[in-house]
Amino acid sequence: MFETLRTQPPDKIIELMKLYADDPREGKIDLGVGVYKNPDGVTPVMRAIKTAEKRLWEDQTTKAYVGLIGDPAFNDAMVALVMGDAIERAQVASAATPGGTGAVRQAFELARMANPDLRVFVSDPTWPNHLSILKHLKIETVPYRYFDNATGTVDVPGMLADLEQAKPGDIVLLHGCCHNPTGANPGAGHWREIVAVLKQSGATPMIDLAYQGFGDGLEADAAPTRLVATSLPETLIAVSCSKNFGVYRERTGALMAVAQDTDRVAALQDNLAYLNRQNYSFPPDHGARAVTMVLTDPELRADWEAELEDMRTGMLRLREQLAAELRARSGSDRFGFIAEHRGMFSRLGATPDQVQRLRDDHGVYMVGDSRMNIAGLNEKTVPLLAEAIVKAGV
Ligand code: PLP
Ligand code: TYF
Repeated sequence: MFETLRTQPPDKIIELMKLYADDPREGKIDLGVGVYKNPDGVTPVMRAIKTAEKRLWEDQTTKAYVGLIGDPAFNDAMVALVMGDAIERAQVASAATPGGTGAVRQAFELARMANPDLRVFVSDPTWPNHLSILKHLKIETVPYRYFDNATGTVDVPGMLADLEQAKPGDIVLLHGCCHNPTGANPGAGHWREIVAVLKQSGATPMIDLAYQGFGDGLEADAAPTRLVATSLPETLIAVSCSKNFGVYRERTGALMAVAQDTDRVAALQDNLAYLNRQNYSFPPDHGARAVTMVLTDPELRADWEAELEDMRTGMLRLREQLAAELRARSGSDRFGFIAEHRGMFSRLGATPDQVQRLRDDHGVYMVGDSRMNIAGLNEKTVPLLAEAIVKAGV
């Protein structure tokens, strides 16, 4: 029967990982896949996570199943991290998922269960996996304008005009912070405008929050999510712990559904458990347990926050250095947006030819749409990248 199957198009980002690994040149620079790297190019296990894992290894007495939504303490800790005291815990249904991707996938499935004619509004561009999962689920997507290539900023008027077309029963997918792939984010005032349009339209927001703590800090990065979730009747939030806890391969995340009307929460909670059961029964536990320990033990938490803050400020310094080097070498301010962007990524605005030239001539690997992972740089490689960008004619 499998003669009916055709091969699938590759994930471009994962393909790039292999191309980079196979390149024998010394001095090659990996700005591809979105993992944090320290100045030595290492993706470390965070200190607090290491300690939590040690304690788990010593103290854990069973690996028996937990429950369909995972450890309730994990859900409580994650709701508190994302929502702060912006809302009551009773207004949130939450379930652990395998990473943020699992949460995204189930959010779409939940929305489609509620509305079989679901449409999902997505930023143009967005994380390619959003599009690929939606296509797989045969859910209609409606792109909304987002990135202004000329300025490297969010095209707010275009975005708002396109979101005005959304209707009740539609989902509007927003990146809570640190937009992937562009790095450009709406300002606080823009978020208030977005909320006003969402209210007017009657559409339901869904926030993908994969980089809390990588942009302007843990609280600042959660502020748009909190604003949306407290302003609209219902909000879905897909949360990833992969980056901010550095637990990528443990597959740790959560799907939250916030409702102003607490009467809705029981059914939402049941449906989150139902979706876990249909897809894999129980979500992964190890990463979630380590994250819970880090969030609830004051010492571990302080250490985690300090390390996360070092990662964040390190990336900001690299942004500023790169923008300054490019200003000096190009004699123009046209790359100033790199210092304004937040998170791991910036879209450089290079053509596919220029991206190829950067790879072939300079050993610089960025995604084909010219997305750069800023964490792939260090103080010494920034000038080399700036030189390569100018030489490639960007
Ligand atoms: N959403 C966005 C925008 C991402 O960039 C990522 C990738 O890290 C995820 C969700 C989910 O990542 P993971 O499934 O590894 O937690
Ligand atoms: O955009 C990225 O690079 C990260 C990591 O299929 C990633 O979000 C890349 C590809 C993928 C899953 C995660």
